Amino acid sequence: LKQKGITIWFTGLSASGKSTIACALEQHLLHLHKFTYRLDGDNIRFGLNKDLGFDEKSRNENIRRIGEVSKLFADSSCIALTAFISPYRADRAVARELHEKAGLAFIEVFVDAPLHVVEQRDPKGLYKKARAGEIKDFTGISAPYEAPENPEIHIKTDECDVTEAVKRITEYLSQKGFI
Ligand code: GGZ
Repeated sequence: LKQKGITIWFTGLSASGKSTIACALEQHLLHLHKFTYRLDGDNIRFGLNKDLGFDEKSRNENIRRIGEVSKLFADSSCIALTAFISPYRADRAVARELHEKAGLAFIEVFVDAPLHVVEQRDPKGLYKKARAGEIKDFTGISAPYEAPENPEIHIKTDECDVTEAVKRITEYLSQKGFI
């Protein structure tokens, strides 16, 4: 009987810290010799999903495909990590259901930082552009973000550093017997 994989699904605003935490968690899991794979904008939005933009329908389809792909990774005994804004509650619920129907755990991690904090960070200048109307449908400015109501893990990145975030997640995983 093969060991079951899981998906750890990060959700949060742009610049909230999803990718940073997912990268650090991936490193930590690799050190523990765990089979893990991270899906993010770099390997998904420039490949499988390069036909999709940021209107609501495109985001629905983006998340639908990522849910299917992460389920396949989890089904192969992998710890799949996904780092996408995934702003719509219903889309995340579909991804969760897909996993749970297959007997695979789905762990939603809300990477929470207030808008004024991520706007201050603005590492790529995207919030500034969105405020100026140069990017339309920008999450938090001109497109919605529906915060999780019942995430397995809730991390406030303006109060908690990356090391602490990774520790919180790995403690959860070991408590549940996943690592
Ligand atoms: C939000 C956008 C947009 C718009 C481009 N809205 O900080 P980043 O740059 O690296 O992360 C953001 C990324 C969001 O892609 P996702 O696939 O995670 O989004 S979703 O789950 O909603 O489908 C940002 C950049 O792409 N970006 N335009 N309009 N973020």
